[in-house]
Amino acid sequence: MAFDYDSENIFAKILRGEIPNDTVLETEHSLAFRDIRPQAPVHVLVIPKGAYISYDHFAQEASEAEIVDYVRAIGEVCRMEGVEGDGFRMISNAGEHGVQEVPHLHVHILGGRPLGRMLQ
Ligand code: IU
Repeated sequence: MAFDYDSENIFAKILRGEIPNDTVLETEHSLAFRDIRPQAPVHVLVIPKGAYISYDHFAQEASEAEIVDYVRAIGEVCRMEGVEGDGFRMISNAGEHGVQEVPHLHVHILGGRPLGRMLQ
């Protein structure tokens, strides 16, 4: 399957430094920054620096170094933000049904308050 990445999406612009962001962590292959519309006291988005739309795109085309870096960056953000102890939620909205607004792979890390049950 071909993945048609739109290099004008907002996260691509953030990665190019065209739009400011509140960076939490930057690694060789990943960037974590605060969501501009936080839904919880901790609301951080973690993105790979590479031009990947979706998890499947990333899993198929990213190098092992990028994948390891991304997984570790997510864990490190949770530690840095202090949500490991009380708990947190990771969400990745995908595609139309998942209501993915920005077509660049991202994981939301939410925490800092009780988040309630999401799935029944
Ligand atoms: P979604 O999973 O694609 O629906 O989430 C996109 C998120 O990106 C959403 O929570 C926005 O508040 C957030 N965001 C941002 O942090 N900075 C921006 O400039 C824009 C969106 I546009």
